[in-house]
Amino acid sequence: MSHTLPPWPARSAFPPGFLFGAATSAFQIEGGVATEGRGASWWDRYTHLPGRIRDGRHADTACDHHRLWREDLDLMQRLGLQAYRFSIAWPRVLPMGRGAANEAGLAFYDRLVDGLLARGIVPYATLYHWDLPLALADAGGWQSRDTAAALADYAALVVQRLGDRVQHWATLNEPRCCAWVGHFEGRHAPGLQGDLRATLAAVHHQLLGHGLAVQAMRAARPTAQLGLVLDLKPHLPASGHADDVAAARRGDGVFNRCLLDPVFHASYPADVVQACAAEMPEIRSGDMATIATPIDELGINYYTRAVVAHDASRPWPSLREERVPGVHHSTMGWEDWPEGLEQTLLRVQREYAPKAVYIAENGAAEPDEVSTDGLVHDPARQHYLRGHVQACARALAQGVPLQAYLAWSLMDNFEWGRGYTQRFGLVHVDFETQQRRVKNSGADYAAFIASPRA
Ligand code: IFM
Repeated sequence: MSHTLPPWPARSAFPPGFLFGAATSAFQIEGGVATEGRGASWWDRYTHLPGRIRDGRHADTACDHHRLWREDLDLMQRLGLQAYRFSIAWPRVLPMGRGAANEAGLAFYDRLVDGLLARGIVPYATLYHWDLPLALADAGGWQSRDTAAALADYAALVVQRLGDRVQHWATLNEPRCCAWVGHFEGRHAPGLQGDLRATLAAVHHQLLGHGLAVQAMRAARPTAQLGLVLDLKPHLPASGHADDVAAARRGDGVFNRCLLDPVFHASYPADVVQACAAEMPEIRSGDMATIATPIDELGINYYTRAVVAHDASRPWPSLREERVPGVHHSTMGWEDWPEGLEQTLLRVQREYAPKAVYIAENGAAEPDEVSTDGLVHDPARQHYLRGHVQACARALAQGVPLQAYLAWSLMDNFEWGRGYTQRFGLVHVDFETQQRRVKNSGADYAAFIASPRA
């Protein structure tokens, strides 16, 4: 498919102070899994189980960022990134998930944060991007209410240490994905399949942990900007048939409202609760108020839409996603649909009114090979990024309090159950040599960031 590139929006469409940057997560890039006292996570175990990862590979080295972090920060500076979202590996800081802290682990993030600030890059830190310490996983993982309290203790420890330099904090990354893909679809750690009770418990206990963590962090650092990151996806019916319309509504309930409603309205959506009544976890008095502890900013991960048909042969929510013909899909099979980003931002503002939002992830996986001229020509990603940054400009013009756009991802990395088969980076990584090479899309994005605002 040929890609006629849309223009970037005018740089002046973004107010002074708006930040453009990129994102990564610890497990996907760091490697160094047995270095300087890091404990194991459930993803370390999962990646070494036969048959779980598409290319049979693990993340013991990944992008070797634990060793190459200085060079990676230099690269960000050369790209002119204004902000960088990274996650802290819980088992690097607390090898057993709770209890004694690992000083060397904390010191690594000290260096990383100091290095960002020295280069004029604003840090956005995420505390939990799916690498749950193994000791907590073995004690029940997110099915156990105790894990929520452990997250809050860990959050307090880290914000004490780094909160003098890091302003922006997210407790969780994509609790929906961790719960559903890990406990229902069986494609992520811990690898459970079809276990609705475990899935809903994982939703509730992550959100409870988020609320407790926000309270603990607020007490430790009253001026920090606190929030969480949700992956949101518009669900549209594949046809006007009432069954498909209802399926799209169920999909929206599971994917979007089941996380947004508790955080902003202190309740789970009634339709989801009714459909799952027999599998709902224990919700104690005070839990919902804790989950809805006010936050300062919401991170949104947006990639694509779901076009949904009713499918009675599948377990509840009984739907299947249909592929829209004739339009570009990434190697993840995700449609390039920037209108959905604008719609999502407007919907969130209308229905939930967060004080501030930022795009915590947005990007596309493409085949990305180094060509004979030594460059990585990736017009599909250029098309995707330009279209989605335009959608941000339109949302801003309609009053959405959008503060930053962070592309996923800074560099190619370990894409969970798909191993290294998906390249999302602005920067190409040769996983044999660890050579980094800025792709054309990375150079294009850098030129846009650097362009004059006038
Ligand atoms: O790589 C992931 C990331 O860890 C969470 N959000 C979606 C990305 C692409 O699948």
